[in-house]
This record gives sequence, C-alpha cells and structure tokens, in this order.
Amino acid sequence: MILLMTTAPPSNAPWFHGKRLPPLGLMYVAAALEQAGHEVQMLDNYLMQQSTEEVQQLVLKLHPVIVGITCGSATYKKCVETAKAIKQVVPGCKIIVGGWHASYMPESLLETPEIDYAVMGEGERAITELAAFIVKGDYFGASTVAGVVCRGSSGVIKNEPKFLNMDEIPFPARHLLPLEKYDRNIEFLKAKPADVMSISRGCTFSCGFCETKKLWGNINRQFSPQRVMAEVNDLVAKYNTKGIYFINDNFTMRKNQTAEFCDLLIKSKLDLEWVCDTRVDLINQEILEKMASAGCKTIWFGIESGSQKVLNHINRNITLEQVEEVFKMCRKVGIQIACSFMLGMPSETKEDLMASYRFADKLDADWCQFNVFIAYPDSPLWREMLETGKYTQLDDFLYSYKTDEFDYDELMRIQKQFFKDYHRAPKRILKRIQREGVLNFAKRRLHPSPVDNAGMA
Ligand code: B12
Ligand code: SF4
Repeated sequence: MILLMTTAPPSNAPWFHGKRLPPLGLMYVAAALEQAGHEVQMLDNYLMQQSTEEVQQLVLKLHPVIVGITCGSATYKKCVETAKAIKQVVPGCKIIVGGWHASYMPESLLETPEIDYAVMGEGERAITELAAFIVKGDYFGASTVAGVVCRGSSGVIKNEPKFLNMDEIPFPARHLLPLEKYDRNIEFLKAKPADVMSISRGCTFSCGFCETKKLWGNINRQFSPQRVMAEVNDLVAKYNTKGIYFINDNFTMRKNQTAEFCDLLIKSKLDLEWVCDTRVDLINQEILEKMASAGCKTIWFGIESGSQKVLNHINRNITLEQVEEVFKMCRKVGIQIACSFMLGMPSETKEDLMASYRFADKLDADWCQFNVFIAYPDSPLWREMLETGKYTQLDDFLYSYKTDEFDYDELMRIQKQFFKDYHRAPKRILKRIQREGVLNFAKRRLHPSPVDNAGMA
C-alpha cells in the first residue's frame, strides 16, 4: 500500500493560518495511483496534527511500500523530520516528496538520506510510473522517470518533468479524506457545505514573487468545460456540495472557456454559489455578467501594492486605474470582492506601505487581507533580496525584506495596525454585521478565529 501525507508548517509561521482546506494536489496524486491499481491511504497532517510518534505508529501498522509527502518551503523542516521518523520504523519503504518545494529546490530534499526521490511538477504520472518501478524493485527504471530527481552513482539525476493532457487526469480522490473533519465552509460564500476544485494549471504571467512556472511550466492548461462540469456534478451527487472555491491561479485566463463553463453551470440549474481567483486584467464586463448569472458570488484579486512604482518593480503588469475600474464593474454586477496586499516587497519604502493602506481603504473591498511578504526560493524577488543582502532569514528557505525603515518585526507590527485600522472603521463593521448577521458578528468578536487575527475578516 501507499501512504500519502501532508505535514504542518511551524506554528510561528508568519502567514495566514486560518482554513484547513483538503489538499487538492495530493488528492489528484492519490486518484492517479488508485487508477493504476494501488491501495492508497491519506493523512492530511496539517489538519490532523498527529505527533511524530503517532505517525510512526501509523506506518508501523500500515507498512507502506511508499510514503509520498507534499512539501512546501514552509513545511520543509517538518517534511524532513517526518521522513526520518518514518524510515526509523519502516526502513524498507521508499519516500517520495513532491509539491512546491520539491519543484523549486529538489536537491535540498535529497540532502536528507531518508528521502529517496523528489518529484518536480505535476505529480500524477511521475508517482504512478515511479510506483510501478519501485514495486518491481527496478530502481534503475525509477531513476529514468520524467520529473524525478534522485541520487545516481555519479551524482544527482534530474529528469525534466512532462505534462499530462488535462482531461486524462482523474477526479481528485476525495473519498480518501475524512471530509467531515474539514469545516467545508468558505469565507466568501454563504452556501454550505463548500468544497475546492481546480479548472486549470499554470500561468503565462511572470510576477516577480511567484514561481508557478517551476511547477506547471510557463503555459496554461485547462480541463475542458465538460470535464469541469462532470466534476461539479460528481461533487454535488456524492458530497452534497452547495458552494465551490475554484482554486486556480487565474480562473478567467481563457475567457471563452470560462464562458462555456458558465453556460453549462447555468443550464445545469444546480444553483451553486462559487468564488474564484483572478487578475484584474483578465476581466471584462461581459465575462463578469456571465459569471454572476452562473452563481459567482465573490472574486479574489491579488492587488499586492497601492504604489504603481512597486507594482512595476514586481512585474505585476497591472495599473491602479485598472484595479479601480474592475472593482466598479464587479459591484455593478453584484459580485463581492476579496483582495490582498503584500507588505515589504523589494524596493518598497514605508511611504509605499502607507500608499497600499490608503488604496485598500479607497477600494473598500468586502474582504481585505494584508500579508507580510515572504520571498519563495528561486523567484526573481528572492534572488534580488539575496543579491542586495537586504533580508532577514526566517527559516531555511524563507526570507523577509529588510531596509533602514523596517525589518520583519516592524512589518508584522504594521500588518497588525493596518488590520485593526481597516476592520475597525465603522462603515466596515456595519457591512460585516449586514453580511454575517448580528449574532455571528458578536460571536466572532468574542472568539476571533485565526482567520480574523490574520487579517482576513
Ligand atoms: C489551496 C491552498 C492551500 C490550502 C490547501 C493546501 C494543500 N496542501 O493543498 C491550505 C489553505 C490548507 C493551504 C495551506 C498552506 N499553504 Co497553500 N496554497 C493553496 C493554493 C492556493 C492552491 C493549492 C492547490 O490546490 N493547487 C492545485 C494542485 C493541483 O496543485 P498542487 O497542490 O501543487 O499539487 C500538484 C503538485 O505540486 C504535485 N504534488 C503535490 N503534492 C505532492 C506529493 C507527492 C508525493 C508528489 C509526487 C507530487 C505532489 O502533484 C500535484 C498534482 O499535479 C496554492 C497556490 C496555487 N496556486 O497552487 C497555495 C500555496 C501552495 N500555499 C502556500 C503556503 C505558503 C501555504 C502554507 C504554508 C500557509 C500557512 N502558513 O499555513 C500552508 C501549508 C499547508 C501544507 N501543509 O501544505 C504557498 C507555497 C509556497 C512554497 N514555495 O512553498 C502557495 C504556492 C501559495 C503562495 N504562493 O504563497 N494552502
Ligand atoms: S502571481 Fe498569479 S498572475 Fe502572477 S505569475 Fe503567479 S500565478 Fe501568474
């Protein structure tokens, strides 16, 4: 059998600690393995928070041939610790690590002898081919699989990833997770239960803080609208889903396909509510109207800065005017807006931070989040920070920008201040009471969730 698992980031991590959403990527990997005939179990340890000893007990009981672990840069330490603990009790199993960090910095994982393979990029085909070789004991074959990085006799072997035809990818194996343990409640939707889904992979933009192309290539591939609709139907039939969060880099990257999917949703009469993420330059009035009629209630836009100078520096390729224009369009068709800003990006000054706050205040989105910028490995802004030496190292691979005006602690203080100022404005309190009802609002004031404390409210 094969065990697939996630681990948790450190509890002092500087990011948003709110929601525990089911790990979609790992569910896709699980589905591909099941399709190839393997018995698979999943442990979302970000949700379950089992101790290292409990994980050891589990692997002793299951005796997996392979353990696959998802690794982001924030979970690197925990991933390494988990791999070591597993090998201690089941030395014969092979450990495969995939996900964001494995795609950016696979070699860093192979520094741990207990980790046998890192997988770059899309995991479905790579792990299925790897598993077939491992089960046969053909380790030479395993070292030839596309996307795999492993130790060879004369150094590290690194095989370029290959991408799948999207419609060949099976539906995520949701049945392997205890869905009842997730709250299945998406912040931006009234409808419950709500689940996550994906319609595409990859992005053709090149923002300085993002290295999505290392995972999916600099291309965008989409499931056909029919395939997306089939998965929606499956969700509704099997899990009674009423709301969907389409987790995608940019939901409206290809407007024709988005429109075709919206038409299918309208025709289905499922009456679902949904939320998606996109960029302001991928929106127009026509597509917004179609999305609104198909049940789109909220769109999340990553604005990142209220300073045009900073937006240009981070290669965001949008203007402040565009943002204002698109927010107006959303309001016109009745779609709510969630947005986020990053604080402390290279080139930023305190005045730029204040410009972000003023712009956020002016935009007056329904939800607004301020995050302290953490540079991810190998992204252009990460390289810039290393070259200029203007950083505080927070963890093995995580860096925060530092200038004469602010460091990480000061950025955290500013973030809290912005959060307080933004959300305590009487007009926003009123808006929240209207949205949530007096009772829910009072309950959240008395027992704020990590989501509230993290700046998303
Ligand atoms: C939804 C989401 C979440 C959800 C679900 C997390 C999850 N484990 O799936 C929640 C809210 C819980 C979450 C939490 C966190 N997240 Co998050 N999240 C996302 C988001 C928006 C979508 C992820 C997704 O579903 N993608 C679609 C699927 C299909 O892709 P995928 O997950 O990458 O999986 C594919 C491959 O990576 C690979 N793969 C993945 N796992 C494995 C395992 C094996 C063994 C193999 C072989 C392959 C493989 O195969 C999959 C299918 O092809 C991404 C941004 C994005 N656009 O992807 C950020 C993102 C992944 N998250 C990020 C971060 C920082 C976090 C947190 C640390 C935040 C925090 N402090 O809590 C935690 C870490 C949680 C964890 N233990 O993994 C960063 C990671 C950056 C980095 N360099 O590591 C991202 C990129 C956002 C960002 N740009 O900041 N997240
Ligand atoms: S931040 Fe979004 S738009 Fe920019 S490159 Fe990454 S995925 Fe694409």
